[in-house]
Amino acid sequence: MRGPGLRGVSVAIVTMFVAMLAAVTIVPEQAAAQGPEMLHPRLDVRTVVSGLNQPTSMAFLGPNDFLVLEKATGKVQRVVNGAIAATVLDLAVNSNSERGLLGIALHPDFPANPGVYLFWTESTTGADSGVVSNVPLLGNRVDQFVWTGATLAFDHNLIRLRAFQADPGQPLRGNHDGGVLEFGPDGKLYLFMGDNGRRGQMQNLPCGWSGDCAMADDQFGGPQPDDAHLTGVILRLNDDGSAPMDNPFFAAGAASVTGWPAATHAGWKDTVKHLVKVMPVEYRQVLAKQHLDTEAARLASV
Ligand SMILES: [Ca+2]
Repeated sequence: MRGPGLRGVSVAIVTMFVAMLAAVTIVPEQAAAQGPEMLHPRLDVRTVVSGLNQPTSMAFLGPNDFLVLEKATGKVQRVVNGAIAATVLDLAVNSNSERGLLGIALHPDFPANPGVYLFWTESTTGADSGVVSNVPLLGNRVDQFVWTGATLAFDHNLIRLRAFQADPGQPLRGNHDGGVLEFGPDGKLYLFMGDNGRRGQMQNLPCGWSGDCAMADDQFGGPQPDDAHLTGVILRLNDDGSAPMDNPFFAAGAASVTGWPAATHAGWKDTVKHLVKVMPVEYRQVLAKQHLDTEAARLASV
């Protein structure tokens, strides 16, 4: 969650986000009786907006003015002064399991640069779908849109990532998609991509998820990582989607950041500290398996 002029008011943002999550499941008049109990003396829970469908993340355009993503409708809703003011974009998403409209980030120079970035899972039908098979192989994608003041206009695609999962002997699946987008203080776009079913050596599992070295990790092979997957990783991109030249292993042809060795690079520390704090539990577990939790914890405490 980022926005102009809002640094230092993170408590208010957290309060609003907690309230927003509560609003989708609790009837307002019942909230006082059935709502969550707030234990922190400087936080409170109140309804900011209701009527949202599976909100996943949001970004502030200004005070009392923010965009909210809806996972299964593919809609970006603009909320102004506590009410849905407009649907500024409606994507055709595949929302099966953990897919859908998942992540948003404003360009760090917003609104001077009107770029808005979205992480979403594409449907093959041209309409919203919850059917697990209605997704392209590279159905997880990050696109840049342009904020016109009233709508989000498509600009260009930055990257397409694996979504279709058809592992041998298993039903089709649509999980482990990640979806978090954040700009770091270095101006680079950080993208969290789930393992998408490839739970092999990237998770420090020498023989993959099964423990049987003779068994492929997913329908594409494994447990060894490969360049086609780009799963179970944090990708660091320029704002146009190209690979920064100071990425680790750039000279070897890699365009990605796949682990915390990057954290030791001067200038990256604050970014990594923030990412550790926003990182979903699923990824913390991945780090632990990679024996990188000690480094992550050290950076978070600096
Ligand atoms: Ca839609």
